[in-house]
Amino acid sequence: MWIYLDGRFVQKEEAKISVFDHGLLYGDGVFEGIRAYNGKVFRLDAHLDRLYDSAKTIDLKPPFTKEKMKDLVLETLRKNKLRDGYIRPVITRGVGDLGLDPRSCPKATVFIIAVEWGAMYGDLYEKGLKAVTVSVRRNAAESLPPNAKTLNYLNNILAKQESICKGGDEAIIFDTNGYLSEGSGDNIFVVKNGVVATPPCLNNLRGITQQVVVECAKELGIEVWWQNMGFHDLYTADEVFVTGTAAEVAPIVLIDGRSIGTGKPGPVTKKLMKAFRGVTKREGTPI
Ligand code: PXG
Repeated sequence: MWIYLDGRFVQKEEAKISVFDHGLLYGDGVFEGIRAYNGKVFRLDAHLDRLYDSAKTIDLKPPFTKEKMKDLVLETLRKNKLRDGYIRPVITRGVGDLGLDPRSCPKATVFIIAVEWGAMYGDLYEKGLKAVTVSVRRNAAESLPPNAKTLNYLNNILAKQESICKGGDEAIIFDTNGYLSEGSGDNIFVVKNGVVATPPCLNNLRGITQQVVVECAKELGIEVWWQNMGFHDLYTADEVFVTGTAAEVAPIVLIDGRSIGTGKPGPVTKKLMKAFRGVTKREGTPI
């Protein structure tokens, strides 16, 4: 396995970064999760725009342009002979001293990992996932904006741990106002009376898959609302599903012990799963 690390490709065993890297010491950095399907990278520009926007928010200057990053992502896939896979570009503040002050880090660290990747939830795409609402709240936008995809993912990890110990396949997180936010690594959609609703993107990550699913819904003539919701909307929904680069479109059939709709993946979710798969087949930047 070849990993891009600070200007060269190295083997996995040599791909090591300093214990003084602020990405490790403080989670001071940004990342993306990107997918390639059948020799094409899905929505590559949107992912790189988000990566560079995340860097802007934490005032981290990437050591090279977005165009160069694009070439390197493609090169990492080519080096590893991958046509289908998951790509993880990471930019950290770089090596500095033990203080928080980012000015001690003269140069950002960049690495890119690309691995083979199958269906994240296996047979649960047919059966549906069990989800649990968790007590931990999504980081407030005024403390650590959920729209910046930073290396500081403990909020999401705490949510995931809580869902695991409560027997769930995925966590459903609310924000500090009590509004539905998102999953630990995916956005959430609620279907009621044929309308598809998803939370507005202030207190959650502006998902690229979420955007694609909204486009698919519109093409299918399904009404879409960007709407604040509470747990009542969740429990009384006809269908619920989550979306993400890793998760794709995954139905949720049980939340906190309550069956959602019929307790099986619903017709709107299935239509959108199919439409999403179609887009991933058609679109993409050739590797
Ligand atoms: N919300 C959060 C908090 C995420 O981390 C999404 C939504 C979906 O966004 P995209 O643009 O991918 O549709 C993500 C995705 C995982 C995992 O293990 C997921 C993500 C990052 C790292 C790991 O599920 N990000």
